[in-house]
Amino acid sequence: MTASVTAAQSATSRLLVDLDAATLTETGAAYGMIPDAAIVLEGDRIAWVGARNALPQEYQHLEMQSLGGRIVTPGLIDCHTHIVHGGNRAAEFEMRLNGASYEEVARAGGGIVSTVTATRAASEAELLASALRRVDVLIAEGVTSIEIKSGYGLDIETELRMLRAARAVATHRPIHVKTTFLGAHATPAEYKGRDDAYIDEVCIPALHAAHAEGLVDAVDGFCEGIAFQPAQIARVFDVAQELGLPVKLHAEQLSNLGGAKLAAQYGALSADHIEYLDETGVIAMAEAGTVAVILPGAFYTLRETQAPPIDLLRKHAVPMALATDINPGSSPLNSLLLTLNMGCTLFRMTPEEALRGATQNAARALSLADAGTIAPGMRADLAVWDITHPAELSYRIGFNPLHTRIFGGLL
Ligand code: DI6
Ligand code: FE
Repeated sequence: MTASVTAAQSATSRLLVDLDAATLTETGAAYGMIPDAAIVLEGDRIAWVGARNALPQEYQHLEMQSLGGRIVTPGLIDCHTHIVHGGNRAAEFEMRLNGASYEEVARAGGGIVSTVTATRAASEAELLASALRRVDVLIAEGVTSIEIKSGYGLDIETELRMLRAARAVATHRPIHVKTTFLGAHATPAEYKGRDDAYIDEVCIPALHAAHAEGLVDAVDGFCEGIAFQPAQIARVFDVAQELGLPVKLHAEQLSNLGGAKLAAQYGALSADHIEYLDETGVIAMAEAGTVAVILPGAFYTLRETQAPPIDLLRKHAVPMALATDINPGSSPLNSLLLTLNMGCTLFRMTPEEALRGATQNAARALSLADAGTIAPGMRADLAVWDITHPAELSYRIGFNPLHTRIFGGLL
């Protein structure tokens, strides 16, 4: 099949035709599929989508662009990343595989502390440059929106620098960025054993400062035995609430501290990881409309054996998203397509759940009201794939069938 897409950089109305199918539309069909579809773009928005033979009269004069019988999905959305960070942990990875214990790695300066040190040492330009290399790989897979967290600075200045670099990603590349303040990620060495003092003296003042600079779209925390207790997270969430910011939480990744339930009490956008989530937590999420963000990259890297409770999430109709969790420690996974495959193979999610997880439900986890589906009024962020069935997106391993990415109506 040969490509026959004409690049039109103007922001006038255009008609995309010769689609084998448009997916994730609002029809009730599997994948929201409309076979033999047409899509009308007006500026950076979708004006109309439907069967080609049902194209309204008013659009019939438009310049037509053929997509050569390909399948179109919404642009993909990676709703949980730590893509801005200094350094990497390859040496630690190697030490572990040569038999070093967790303690030996920590004594050699490894673990999250080493990423904090590298991030503090990096300038904003350096943080941006290294993030852009990773972002470019996602863009090449049809990703049009990402979330980026702070949380490797753990001092006021570096948390702000990370968030400025995160915002700068969207000015250097055609991608939407939602920023998340994750000051409650870990306690830095200088506050060892004084978690509460860290929350009061660094985390909360950093949140106020970042918010004042317009750098925060949501507030996150790491609720875990090795990180922060629910009561400490609640203090940060109280501040988020005062500032009118939505919250989300790394919850139930390694144990069950009731983090998802706590997040749900604050009307959280999402609870993420959730391998150890129980039914009470699932019900709390269902009632609050909190999205379950599934992160198979960390599960795989940590060789975790407890899978997230996919059946319970289905039973209570909790929307599921899938994300990379790109970070240098527990998830050096720089592919959202591979993440879809892992969600299916490791957790038995269906290919349709996986695709909705990286589009529609990922948008919801980020409170992105105008992305994640192909519908009138939504942003014209689309991915055109050289595939004949949408399940191919999660079926293949290490293969990228992206043909064209359309961002804000532009090819
Ligand atoms: N969950 C994780 O798995 C990571 N952070 C988090 O909140 C680990 C981060 C790291 O090791 O750098
Ligand atoms: Fe994470």
